[in-house]
Amino acid sequence: MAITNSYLKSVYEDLEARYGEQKEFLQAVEEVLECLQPVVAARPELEEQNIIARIVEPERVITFRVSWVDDAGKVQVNRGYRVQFNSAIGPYKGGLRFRNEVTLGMIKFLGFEQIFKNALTTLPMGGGKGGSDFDPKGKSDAEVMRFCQSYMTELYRHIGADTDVPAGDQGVGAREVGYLFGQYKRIVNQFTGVITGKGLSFGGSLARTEATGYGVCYFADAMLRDNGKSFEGKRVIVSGSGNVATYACQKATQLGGKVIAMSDTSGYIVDENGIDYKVIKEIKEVKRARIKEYLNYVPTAKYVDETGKAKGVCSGIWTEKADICLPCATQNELDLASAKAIIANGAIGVFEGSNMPCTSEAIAALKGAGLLYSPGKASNAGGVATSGLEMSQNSERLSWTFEEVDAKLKGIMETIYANCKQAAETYGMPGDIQAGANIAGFLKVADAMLAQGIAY
Ligand code: NDP
Ligand code: 2IT
Repeated sequence: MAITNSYLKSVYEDLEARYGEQKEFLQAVEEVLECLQPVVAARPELEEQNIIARIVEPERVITFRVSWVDDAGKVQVNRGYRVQFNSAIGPYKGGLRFRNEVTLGMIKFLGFEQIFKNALTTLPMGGGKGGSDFDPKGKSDAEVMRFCQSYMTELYRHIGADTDVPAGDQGVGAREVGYLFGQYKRIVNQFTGVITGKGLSFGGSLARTEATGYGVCYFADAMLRDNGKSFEGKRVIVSGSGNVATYACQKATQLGGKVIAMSDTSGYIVDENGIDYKVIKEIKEVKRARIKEYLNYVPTAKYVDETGKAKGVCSGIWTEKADICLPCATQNELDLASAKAIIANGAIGVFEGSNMPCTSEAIAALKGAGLLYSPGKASNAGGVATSGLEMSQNSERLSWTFEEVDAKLKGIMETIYANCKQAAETYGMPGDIQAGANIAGFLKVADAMLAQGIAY
């Protein structure tokens, strides 16, 4: 698909001229605008009020210096970001990514996706994202704490429970969220639900840790069933081995699938007997080690080293034979060659757990070959949806049971699938869940922007 609508084309070209170096951001915008063509054609007020040019520009971008002292006493400097993209339907909401490759363009892509994802959850949350080019990998707990305290010492003035509510993303898990929350509370002298993914003893929600991975599988299950298929007896590949991947592995297994491969930035493992998520959790969450260590627990498993490959192209995992693929690592981790391998292996579907894991060429190939395909903004929305549930619990100063939260999460994922399907049908693209997700998410935000006038 290409952007042929003249209004959308002019907005995109203007963006390209202005932000040419922000490749991931442009990729995310192009994908959304392509899908919005029938909507813009049917709703002239969108162009009259210049909604598209407004929605691709963040309401506010904050960049700041983060200085901290390492264990050797040396002063280190990183760059911090928070992009407050869109608050039309609720306070800015979205995670923080701590990874050395982070740039403003990466945070803008993630923030832009978050607008539509959050709208799809059915909960009142606007879109935002933040992070830093600081990588917790290889740092001591004390270094991570000092970095988080310094980062929050600047960020705190821009956020708040009704203003902007960060959470985790790559490199930001329970440890980092704890340090960030502690510093916020200390500065403002208030205990509020300013960040989600908190520990259970200080306002966190049960099932938030599991939510993104579980949600991916609930979404995939709904889409598979709607197409007369299921996880039962299927071979599953889950890329990555972090928060999303670990719990996608657990839920896919519970639903009757067999997870045969998982990965990290060093390589991937294959276990024909099915990977036990508890082993991954132990290696990654407790030991903070490499996935290769899986062989110490299961000597019959295979390990394929990918350290020699260019950064970000650990894609060998997609050549393994599987029926269901759940990319849960990072953006652009599944390219055209990977898509071709997946198709040649006879897979039935690719359901995205990470944000924008498939390149646009890969998406076109997968859809062209008739595979089921769901975009991250729909199938990974369970994480932020459960963050929304954490905010509700914080507001009413109550905590719900695991079963209550899990049941709400499952219901939300099924509703997202139904809404995406419905939107795709309404705009003449039946079965195209990618188009449906972009359209349904966009319409909710656009209608709120239209109603609120041209204040920003
Ligand atoms: P984590 O930092 O917990 O885990 C990321 C995992 O992916 C790590 O195992 C990492 O390996 C691996 N990885 C990263 N890049 C590559 C690569 N090129 N090839 C192979 N493996 C790779 O992050 P999350 O699990 O939280 O996030 C994963 C994805 O899901 C991201 O795209 C994130 O934006 C998205 N997401 C996260 C949500 C959440 O609630 N956490 C919600 C919705 C989406 P290594 O251990 O070597 O670093
Ligand atoms: O990409 C995402 O949706 C997240 N990292 C989770 C955001 C959140 O606010 O829970």
